[in-house]
Amino acid sequence: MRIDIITVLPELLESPFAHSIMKRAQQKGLLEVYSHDLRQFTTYAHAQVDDYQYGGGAGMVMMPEPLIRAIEHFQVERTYDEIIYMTPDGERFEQKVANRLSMKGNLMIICGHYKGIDERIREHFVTMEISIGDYVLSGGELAAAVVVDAIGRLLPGVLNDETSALFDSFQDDMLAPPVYTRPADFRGWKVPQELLSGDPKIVDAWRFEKALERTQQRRPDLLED
Ligand code: 6GU
Repeated sequence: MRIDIITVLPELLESPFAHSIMKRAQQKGLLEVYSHDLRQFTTYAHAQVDDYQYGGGAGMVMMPEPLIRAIEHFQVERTYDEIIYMTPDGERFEQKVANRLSMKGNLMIICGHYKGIDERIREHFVTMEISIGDYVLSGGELAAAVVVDAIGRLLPGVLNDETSALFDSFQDDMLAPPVYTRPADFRGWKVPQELLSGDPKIVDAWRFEKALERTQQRRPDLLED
């Protein structure tokens, strides 16, 4: 999978993918992520990419031309399965959306700033709008990093047995069960006997029961349908 991110802050998106699982995904050639500086695509003086909004009011709006020039520049090289705009008024990003996006080939992600981007870009170029939750960030970059991470770890071959996504929270509309490691007795707090039984049936049954219990307590909404 290839992901091109268009942003006014490309430096902000260097580190999130340079470590751990995202780093390995790229080293294995399973994921390519590039951050592109929107200012390289403007024809306005002083690398301007935003302007006052029509109708008045506080806050700048990202102008259509630099965005179009960036989008069309990358579209010459490849077709994109989705052109995603990161915005708090987009579709809520959930595991199901990550699963669906992880099956695509090329994604473009546009990070909004200030009051957002000119509506005409959303109407005519953007194919998908994503929000990562009901709170406002100062820009789409951190949200884009969240989306890329959630998608990247799902790509076939990225995770191994030890990091498998099979038992992730949300993967079966349930939270994950509790986990334990050595020592079996820590300050008198013991690891549940079922996990030490060596019997996969007993272990699975215990995990299912605890996952269900935790989901009922913390996220009953997940069990509704
Ligand atoms: Cl995608 N962008 C911004 N600026 N704020 C957000 C968001 C995105 N998702 C939640 N809050």
